[in-house]
Amino acid sequence: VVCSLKPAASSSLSVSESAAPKSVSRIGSLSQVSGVLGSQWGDEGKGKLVDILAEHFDIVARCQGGANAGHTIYNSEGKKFALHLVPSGILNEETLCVIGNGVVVHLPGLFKEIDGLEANGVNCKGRILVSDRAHLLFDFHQVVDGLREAELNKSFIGTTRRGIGPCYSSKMNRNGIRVSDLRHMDTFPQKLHNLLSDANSRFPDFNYTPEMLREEVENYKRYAERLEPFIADTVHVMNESIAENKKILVEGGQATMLDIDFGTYPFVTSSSPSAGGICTGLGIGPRVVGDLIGVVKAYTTRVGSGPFPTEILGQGGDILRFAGQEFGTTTGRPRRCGWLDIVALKFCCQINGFSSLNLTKLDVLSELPEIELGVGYKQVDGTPVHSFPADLQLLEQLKVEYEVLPGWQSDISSIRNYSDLPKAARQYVERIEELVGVPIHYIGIGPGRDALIYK
Ligand code: 2SA
Ligand code: GDP
Ligand code: MG
Repeated sequence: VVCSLKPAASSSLSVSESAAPKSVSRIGSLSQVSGVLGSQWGDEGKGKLVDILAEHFDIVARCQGGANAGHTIYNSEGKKFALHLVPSGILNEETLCVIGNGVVVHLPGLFKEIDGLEANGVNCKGRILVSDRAHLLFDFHQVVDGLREAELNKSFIGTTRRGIGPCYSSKMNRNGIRVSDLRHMDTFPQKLHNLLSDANSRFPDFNYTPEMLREEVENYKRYAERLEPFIADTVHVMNESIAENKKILVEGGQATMLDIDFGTYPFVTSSSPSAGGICTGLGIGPRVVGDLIGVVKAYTTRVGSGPFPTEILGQGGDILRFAGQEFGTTTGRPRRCGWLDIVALKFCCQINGFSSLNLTKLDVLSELPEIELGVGYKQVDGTPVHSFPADLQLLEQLKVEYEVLPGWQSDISSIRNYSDLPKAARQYVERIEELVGVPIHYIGIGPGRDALIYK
């Protein structure tokens, strides 16, 4: 594999001289096809790492999820961007951004995002490809998302209401509508009618009218025209690019603990945010996927309902929430906060086979006198639980065993060399590595592009 590492621009890697070789060796040694995946319940800071790595890759590709994702990144001038469907490589002018077949695409949302980027000086022209196999997410999927949540009443999932579950349901029901269907506007109205009538018969409050169909068909005639230059057989593009030795970075949305198979079902999203989703969502074989970086926050957050063993309720949680500015990037919802859960993290490492980890938001813990690490689970009768349980009832009841580590109580946000971190911060990092058995190669100490320590 030819690794054509472009020289690091000083803006994105403004590190001191002694740290520069580490950043170059860390990034330079990443395999031709690498991935950045969430290893908790999302919002670990995947977007930031993807944005930093993007200049060393030819393509950044999304493989699953949709506009439920919220990836916050900052450009070199410190300007903030919140991305939902557009891959986080878009700020690097040389990068081609691919929205793969496994993504569910809400076209009005995508166009709004592109318009917003263009209005802020980001050139998107010819830089975004949308898979012809990707499923279209319609406004009605979002309505249905809300109706399902209302129906669930107290046991609501706490979705982003972006229509994700209903759109993947259409896909699995095999009556979904794909991007390639936009090229056949003669049959499109019937397909959409079938979907809308399904929703109408299922939900008494849906109120499907012929006018609704007429309007949406007219909208989609316009969207189809606008989308045409973006549509590509991305399976072909990805595999040709691999054959040409181009470097590809896969950007995960959500995280393994929200995975439809491995997460805390049913409090999960409806896609596969773990390693398997890379192959099914992009049409590339598992043998080409090399390095996988698991992104893990130095503590844990979760937005939406469902079990959260190390959650800190009350004031303790508020301290983390405000220090870490833990509010949803897509919905603005306050995120639930808690200690780092090693049992869950080990489970994620097993499922994904991470080659390294990016520990993020270490700076957020800087004020705390003590930091707790959830290192084991026990049942109420004291029986140890050896792996992350599938049983939700057990999860809700179990007792977490904690290790208490000293805090460092000093500002670490301007440190760029690992050895310059306070001893207690290094102890925390190294204890996580020891417990999990995967090296931490990147440490986030602030939201900005340059706020990364290469270890
Ligand atoms: P959905 O909308 O069907 O995927 O929701 C199902 C569950 O998945 C969770 N989920 C997320 N969790 C964290 N971050 C996400 N993205 C946004 C962000 C969330 C936001 O970056 O902050 O703004 O609220 C995300 N997307 C889905 C969701 O909370 C449900 O638990
Ligand atoms: P993603 O969904 O995994 O991309 O994460 P989000 O963007 O939803 O949430 C992560 C938030 O933390 C964003 O606001 C980032 O700007 C911010 N962030 C990322 N890394 C760091 C870090 O190391 N320190 C601090 N303080 N903030 C960070
Ligand atoms: Mg997010």
